[in-house]
Amino acid sequence: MFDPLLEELNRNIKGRGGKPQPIPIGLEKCLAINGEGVIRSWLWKLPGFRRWRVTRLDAGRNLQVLNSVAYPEYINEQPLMGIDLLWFGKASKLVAVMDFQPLIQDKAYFDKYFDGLKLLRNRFPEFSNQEIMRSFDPHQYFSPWLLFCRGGIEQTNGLISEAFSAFLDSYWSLQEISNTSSSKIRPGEVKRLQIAYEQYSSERDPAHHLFTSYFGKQWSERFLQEFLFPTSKNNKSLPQMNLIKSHEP
Ligand code: BLA
Repeated sequence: MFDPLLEELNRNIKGRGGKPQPIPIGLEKCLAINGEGVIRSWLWKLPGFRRWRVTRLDAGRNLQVLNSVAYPEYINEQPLMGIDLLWFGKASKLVAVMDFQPLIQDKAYFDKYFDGLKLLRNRFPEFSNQEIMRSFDPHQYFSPWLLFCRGGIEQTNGLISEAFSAFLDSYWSLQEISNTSSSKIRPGEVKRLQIAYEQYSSERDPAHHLFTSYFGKQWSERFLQEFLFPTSKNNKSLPQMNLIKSHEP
């Protein structure tokens, strides 16, 4: 169901100079224990971004997922990009979240980077319902203008791919802002905040149980620690930590 969006995303990344990066062995693809699903991931590095990860989980009519996070270079304070699209077929339930994930909750920062997302909020009221977050705190690493829809597919009016394309375009245009004005947040602080984002996400992410049920405990723990959240604290994968340190500006 999300394949056209996945292709659009990977095509966009490649078109902007994305170079595929190695994924720890065994994590790039995994078949579900019951044979009824497959998870695949891609990792990119591209100008302006130190890491851009993409994950697609296809479990047929039971579950469809497209998840992606973009981490700008530490010299760039612009928000991270977060996408989490889920379709639970049996319950006919959609959870669609797309946000410019702010490093800080600050008016000047919002004024600088969020005009585009504010426009999308008005253009796509289907994704503007004030959803209640159960796991996350909406005031930490989420923006007040996030596109969020939880409910039946009919609630999106078939606009998910249109909203997705517009969201991506709008996120790319942040690079123009970043190129023309300097960061107010120092690189060391951007690094600290990006790592805190991962820590926060790894602690709150409601996906742990879902991964374990599809792919088993051992694989899921590796996937979370080595691929989704490599800088988070319970991380046991030292080589990844060293890799990140060596990119320090
Ligand atoms: C919710 N995301 C969820 C849920 C699951 C996942 C199972 C709960 C569904 C529900 O609320 O009914 C699944 N999360 C995943 C998967 C991955 C993952 C499969 O990270 C990894 C492959 N989540 C993100 C990103 C954003 C995000 C980048 O990973 C930002 C846009 C948001 N997901 C997000 C939000 C919710 C959610 C806001 C609702 C959670 C809540 O109610 O607090």
